[in-house]
Amino acid sequence: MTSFKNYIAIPLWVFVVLVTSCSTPEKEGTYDKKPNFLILMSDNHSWNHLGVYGDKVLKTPNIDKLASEGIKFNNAYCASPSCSPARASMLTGQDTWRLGEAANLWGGFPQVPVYTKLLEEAGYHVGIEGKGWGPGKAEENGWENNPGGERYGSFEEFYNEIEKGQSWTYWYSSRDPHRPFRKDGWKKSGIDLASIEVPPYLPDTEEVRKDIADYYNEIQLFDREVASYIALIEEMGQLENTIIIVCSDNGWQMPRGLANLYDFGTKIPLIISWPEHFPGNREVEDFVTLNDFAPTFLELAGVEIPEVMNAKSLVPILTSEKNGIIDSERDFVVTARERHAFVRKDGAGYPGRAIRTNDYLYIRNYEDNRWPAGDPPLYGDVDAHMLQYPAPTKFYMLENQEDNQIKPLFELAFSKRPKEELYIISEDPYEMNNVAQEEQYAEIKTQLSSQLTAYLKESGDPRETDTEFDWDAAEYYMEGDKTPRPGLEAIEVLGLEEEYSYID
Ligand SMILES: [Ca+2]
Repeated sequence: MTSFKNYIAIPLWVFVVLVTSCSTPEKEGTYDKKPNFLILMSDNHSWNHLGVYGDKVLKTPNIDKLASEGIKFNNAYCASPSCSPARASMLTGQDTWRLGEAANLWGGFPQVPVYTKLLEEAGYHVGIEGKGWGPGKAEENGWENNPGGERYGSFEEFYNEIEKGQSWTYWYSSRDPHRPFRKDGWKKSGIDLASIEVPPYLPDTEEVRKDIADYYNEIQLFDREVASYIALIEEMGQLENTIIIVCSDNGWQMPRGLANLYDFGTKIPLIISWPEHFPGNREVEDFVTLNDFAPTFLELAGVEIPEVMNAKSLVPILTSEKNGIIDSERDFVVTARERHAFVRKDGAGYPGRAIRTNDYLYIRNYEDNRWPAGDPPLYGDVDAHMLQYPAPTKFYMLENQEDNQIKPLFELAFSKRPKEELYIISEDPYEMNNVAQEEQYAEIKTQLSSQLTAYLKESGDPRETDTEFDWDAAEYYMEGDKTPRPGLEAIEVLGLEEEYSYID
């Protein structure tokens, strides 16, 4: 009997070891079943505007809860402070300057590998809802669908097409909190105007507070959308095998936010949750970008990562049990801007590159003779939508630009900028005091400048190598933007009654 027992016991033990080692994803890089990916993305939403990121006024209980079960990234950035290029880099896993016209807003999308297509080829069901990649015109380069995948009206519609056992990836991109905001939406949502922290680069007035409160209301609406998608996948029995990602595409739509290389343009919230396999309730300080999604998803799905993707997989961070700094080499990000809206003579953009480390932000502006916010008097790179919709903060700053208190803020947001900018994060977290010309920082400036140039050269940026690409000449696929027709309020604020006499 004893020998029989031993005979049984040994194979069982071997069996258990085999099963355990097969399902140890942290070491193998593959899973019993390929995981699903659910991206829930807000639009034009800066990193710090969530309860879990320290905002005292906003109520975002659903996203906060997800963060407590997942990994919260405290230094997450997008590639470029503009919808289309930030999203293009996410799909391609590459820096924007490697993507030709996709580095511009309203451009095309070259035929380069995207994670969505590679996952589809590996058997995934792939879909988007909402904006996906854009705005732009991917069909000009032969794309049949949005490069993010086929568009669906709802998750249910998408889910009905999934074959039994098939893995999927779904990208819901919300329109919130993109302008125009629902006017006075804050009143119904119980947001306390007096408690809002107005960043010091904006005037602290009631108009501005109301504008921020309307933006806050839309973040709270996004938080509810997040809850509804999580409830849906739970109902469908998909929660356990789904990696949930909450992030935005770029920073908020305020002066010095969107279309700027400052943190309020490029720094985003990012939470990734898969309690089944990723140790949760963690905060990570590593510098990461949206570009890292593509290699991450491919690795998790066991699909080979194309060499052309120069972003790095987040898997070592996700599967770690540590807080804080996990990969010490992830100590900087490089961001870029080319043309955002069509707001300068002849379609000129405002090219720039920036390197952000823990301690510094260094920006190189290639064309310092141009207007960073767009040519006056419209300054269309700030709130392009102000032409049709009210943009209270921008209007206030334009109307009061001669006021002694407002003037310095107006100049920070709308005036021309020097070729180099350097900000000391610990002393100047809002990046308002450019010390690039101060002697005591000359050494650090040179060091950051060299590091930036080396990265751009190595990654083949036409701005720093012999490769050529003319972003200013690239097509802008929204004709209407080229001959703006400001609305009545904008005409009044800007004193343009003569130029735009079509409105009585
Ligand atoms: Ca956006």
